[in-house]
Amino acid sequence: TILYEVRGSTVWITLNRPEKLNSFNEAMHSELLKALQEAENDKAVRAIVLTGAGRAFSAGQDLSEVDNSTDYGDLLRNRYNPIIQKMAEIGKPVIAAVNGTAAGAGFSLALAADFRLVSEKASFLNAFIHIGLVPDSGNTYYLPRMVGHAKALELMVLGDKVGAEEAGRLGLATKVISEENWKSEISAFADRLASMPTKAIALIKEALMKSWDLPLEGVLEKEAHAQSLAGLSGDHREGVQAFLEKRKPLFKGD
Ligand code: LHQ
Repeated sequence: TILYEVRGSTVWITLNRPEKLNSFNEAMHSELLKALQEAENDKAVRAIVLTGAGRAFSAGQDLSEVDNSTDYGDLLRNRYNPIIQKMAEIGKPVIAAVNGTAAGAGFSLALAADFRLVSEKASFLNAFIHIGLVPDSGNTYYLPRMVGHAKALELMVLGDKVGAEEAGRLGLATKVISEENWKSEISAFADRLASMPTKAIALIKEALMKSWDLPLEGVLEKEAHAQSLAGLSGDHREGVQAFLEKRKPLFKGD
């Protein structure tokens, strides 16, 4: 249900149940978590692309897999939440290449990535309300932080589809990409991130996440701590060296 392909210093993780619009069954949950763990542990991998096979990114939970004997809370705790948590913790940039519809928990998954490159054919749909459910898998955490409280509530309650162009305007999309340039632009973006100072990116992800829960004093201390670590990295030394020698830096992610 998941394809895992290493290309240079990037890995492409593809949700691969196209006939079911890459909706999540149990196998896909466990294979996606495993793939993310593998990408996290592989030192050669410095950027992660997450995309969908076929015409959808993901339609969220496979609704044919659940019934009233399913405890939805436990399903989230056991299967979705560890994935969302892992994406936040992973010390490498995660790029959602949103190739088509991202609905329900599929929308949440895209929100949990660090960047969203969005096909002009793609759309986002907070589908939960249409089946009498509430947004989950981090949707109520990330969405208001990206689009503001009022817009988030609107999208959650009304459940209207957000097209690629509107996603761009709302700040949900890092970039909207045309069909013809899809693969090449995603690759170029992933390669660019993979050639950057990986440790600094990891520290930025961590600091930004923590900043929501801390007063200024705490944030300043977190920044100081992160900068101590960044200051010890090989990539920092290389960056300064390259600047002084007036050449382009060659970052290694160390
Ligand atoms: C599907 C699905 C799907 C199964 C399309 N399941 N087959 C957490 C905790 C516990 C429980 C509940 O869930 C959650 C998290 C969640 O994600 S809840 C929200 C679940 N997702 C949805 O409610 C979205 C349902 N899907 C749709 O609204 C539409 O399919 C969208 C808008 C995504 C796409 O519409 P279309 O492009 O018109 O495609 P389609 O509806 O014709 O779907 C194509 C096929 O995929 C179709 O099967 P078929 O055999 O008729 O070709 C659908 O039944 C199947 N499919 N989503 N979530």
